[in-house]
Amino acid sequence: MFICGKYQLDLTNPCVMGVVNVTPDSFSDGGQYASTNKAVEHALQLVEEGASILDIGGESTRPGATPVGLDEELARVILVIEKLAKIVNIPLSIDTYKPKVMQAAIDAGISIVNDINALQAPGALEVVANSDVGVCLMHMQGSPQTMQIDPQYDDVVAEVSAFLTARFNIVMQAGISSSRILLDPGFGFGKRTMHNIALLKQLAQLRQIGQPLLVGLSRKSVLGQVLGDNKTDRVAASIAASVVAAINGANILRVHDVRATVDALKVIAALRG
Ligand code: PT1
Repeated sequence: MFICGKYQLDLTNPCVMGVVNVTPDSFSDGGQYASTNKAVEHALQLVEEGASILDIGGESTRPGATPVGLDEELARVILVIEKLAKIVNIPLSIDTYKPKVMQAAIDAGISIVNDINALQAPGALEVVANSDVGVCLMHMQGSPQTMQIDPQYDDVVAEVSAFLTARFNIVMQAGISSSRILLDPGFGFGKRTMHNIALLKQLAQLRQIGQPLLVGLSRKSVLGQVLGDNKTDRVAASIAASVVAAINGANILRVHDVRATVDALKVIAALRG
């Protein structure tokens, strides 16, 4: 059982975390109210499609994305969390590396902190330790602005595993029970195609740490590389990647295409059951 706030998730079979991006709509000038309602509507759609968790994010961390200031990030996500916490009965997660956003999101009703920086920012560990929420610790080499410039590893699987093990131990020593901790290799975060492929192929090695794994490969550029063109439709490749990840030991798949992924994972569950 993965324990996060008032929720307990049975991860015997892999499940889906749906991505809810809260970003201003550049085409309609509806302001904050419009983007909040659009995000809430999208979130409800993902619940209907079978998501087990909703991951709410106000700042893109894809390679080269422009950082968002603290006040802007808070303005984007907090109202969405408050609204959703009242109407859905699955855990909400906040995709942030900023301790102040973590605290405000916890106060607004989230159950999981999803941190691409693995609680390394000053104060982040304390915010989670002083709560009962779950946490996802992710590996990243560098920072989103520069991480894809020249990623280097001698042994990517060993290095990611060592980092996650070290962070897992530090987080446990801060008083956060292992039942609240997820680990994530961080696909696309300071990794070349060969590094992402090696991690996907050897995901089972990360399961040796003993914690549930969260994996995000949905629509990422590594799949564009594999497809060998710059076509933007990566849906089928994303489903394939999630299926491989689940077979190799992933417990939670962070995806945009929830219904298709849920269907694909049902086939895996049927083979096991
Ligand atoms: C992830 C993840 C995340 N990914 C967790 N949180 C993103 N725990 C945001 C590309 O190469 O994998 N795990 N939060 C999105 N990040 C990226 C990275 C998006 C790379 C796209 C790419 O295209």
